[in-house]
Amino acid sequence: MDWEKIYSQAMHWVREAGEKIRSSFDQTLDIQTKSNPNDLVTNMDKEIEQFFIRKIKQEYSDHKILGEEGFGDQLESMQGIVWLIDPIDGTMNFIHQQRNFAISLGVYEDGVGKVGLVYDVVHDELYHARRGNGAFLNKKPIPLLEKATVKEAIIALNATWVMKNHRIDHNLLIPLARDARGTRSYGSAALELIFVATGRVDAYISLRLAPWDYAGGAVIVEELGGIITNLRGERLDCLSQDSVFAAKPGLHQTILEEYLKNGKW
Ligand code: 2AM
Ligand code: CA
Repeated sequence: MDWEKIYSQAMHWVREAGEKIRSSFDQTLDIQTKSNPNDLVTNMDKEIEQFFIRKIKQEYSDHKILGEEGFGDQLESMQGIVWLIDPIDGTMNFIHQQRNFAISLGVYEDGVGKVGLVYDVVHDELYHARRGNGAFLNKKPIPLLEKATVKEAIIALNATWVMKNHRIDHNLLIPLARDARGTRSYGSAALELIFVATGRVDAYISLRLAPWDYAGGAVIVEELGGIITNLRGERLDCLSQDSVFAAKPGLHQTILEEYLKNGKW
């Protein structure tokens, strides 16, 4: 498999898709809801996913595609080469703010992430990694992550998880939020994983993400020495929704052992 070719084509397509999104800003969006009134989708989410599927199928008819908007394949396993695509991660931000969203794309082989791309469309910042070849912001190499302590850490964490909710006991994450230097919430899992990868935050926690939300960012985080698992410390399988916990090396283990081990995640 020519991974260098896949990597450069993926980057080319992501930039092309970003250009389409930027030029859509002065057009009226068609906004619909999915599973609930806050679960939003626009015509751009759908168009961009279909754009990727056309490009990938034309070039690689045997590759499988898992996309948020459902135009790809139904996956039962991660065998072979699978492209995991979120055409717009942070759709609510896209609609309300026209910023703080990203295109996320991961290419996996037999369940192992080989290529990861997260494109911050508005800033024209493409974060990319090919496993074993380093990670970059546009053309600039991103340095490896260093260790951090909880008391000096900024943790990306949505307020949803520290107020009463139907998924977890909301008291569980309060000690971590209290002991950390600060918490932040950006509304795009792909960007939040990039913030871990670049050291802008030290850890990121979400109680529920889909594979397309984290597949691209995970490759970049791992390439820089960060750790990404679910909140039980297990490897993510890219086939199901799961909790996600990404952090700097060392900090990941400390938080797992000292703050997460008693939770039912
Ligand atoms: P999206 O914008 O692509 O839907 C918001 O905190 C982050 O969580 C975004 O990355 C968002 O992705 C994702 N997200 C929101 N609702 C979700 C759900 N029901 N399942 C999985 N991921 C979700
Ligand atoms: Ca999306």
